[in-house]
Amino acid sequence: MTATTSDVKTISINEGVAVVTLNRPQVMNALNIQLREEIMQLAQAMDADPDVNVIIFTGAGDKAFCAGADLKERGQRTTEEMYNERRFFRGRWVNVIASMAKPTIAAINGYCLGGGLELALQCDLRIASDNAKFGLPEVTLGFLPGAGGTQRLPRAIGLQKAKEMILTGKHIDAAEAERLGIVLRVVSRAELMPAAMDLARSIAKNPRIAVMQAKVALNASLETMLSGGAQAENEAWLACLLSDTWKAKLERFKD
Ligand code: CO8
Repeated sequence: MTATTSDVKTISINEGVAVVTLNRPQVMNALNIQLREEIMQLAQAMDADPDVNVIIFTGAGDKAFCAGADLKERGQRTTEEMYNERRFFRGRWVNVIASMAKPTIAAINGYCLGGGLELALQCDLRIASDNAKFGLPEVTLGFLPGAGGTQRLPRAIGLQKAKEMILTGKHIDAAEAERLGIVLRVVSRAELMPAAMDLARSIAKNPRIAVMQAKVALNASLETMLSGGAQAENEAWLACLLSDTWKAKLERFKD
């Protein structure tokens, strides 16, 4: 895959790092159906692309990473359309980025709300700029977070804090998000992409099979008991032997 643009997103690829930019700044990069469809397609394409080792998701402009579902689009839909969309579409959306084999990073600039925060929570790592604001305001709209938010937020910050955020729908700032562990670190707006790229490159330089298998094992830690997780780790380790990369890496230690 090479650099591409569409009405709703751009993709650039450099040094094994793909940067996917949600590109609807006029509506705070809100997720309409087209953008969600394109993200679902690119997730598969990125995993299959030999030139890509790490994927960064970010938002165009200075105001928002993503302000969640496109409420202008949703407001025009019937209850039947909403039901069908949820029944047949959401099943894939809720795990689309989380189930990518390659590591993903959210570089969060500005508002990160609702489906935008749920998208970020699907990423493996999150860095924010100091103007970022986070929230899951779905209950204030008569719904609940339905793209993994009620499951991933408690795992990230604990049940009580997640309940506070979800039941009140309140926004929190970047410093609070860092303190809670929603983001790894906070940097200035100017430093956001350089910091995300540094993190991505420091992963991308490692053997791809090792990184991907480590991700498999790490994810298993949240899905299983310790004994099952250790088993998953073992299987992930064994899969590294399907490549001779380890031999090449140990070459310099030979007598
Ligand atoms: N969808 C569509 N357009 C949006 C969205 C959105 N989520 N957020 C902002 N916009 C638009 C605004 O309408 C405005 O457009 P226009 O210039 O045409 O009026 C433009 O972006 C700029 O926004 P504001 O003027 O409001 O900018 P502010 O800096 O004053 O405020 C906020 C920024 C705080 C982000 C504010 O725009 C806001 O609260 N937006 C809505 C955030 C939100 O609630 N998102 C949805 C979360 S819930 C979710 O993602 C799951 C779906 C929930 C189910 C709903 C079923 C109906």
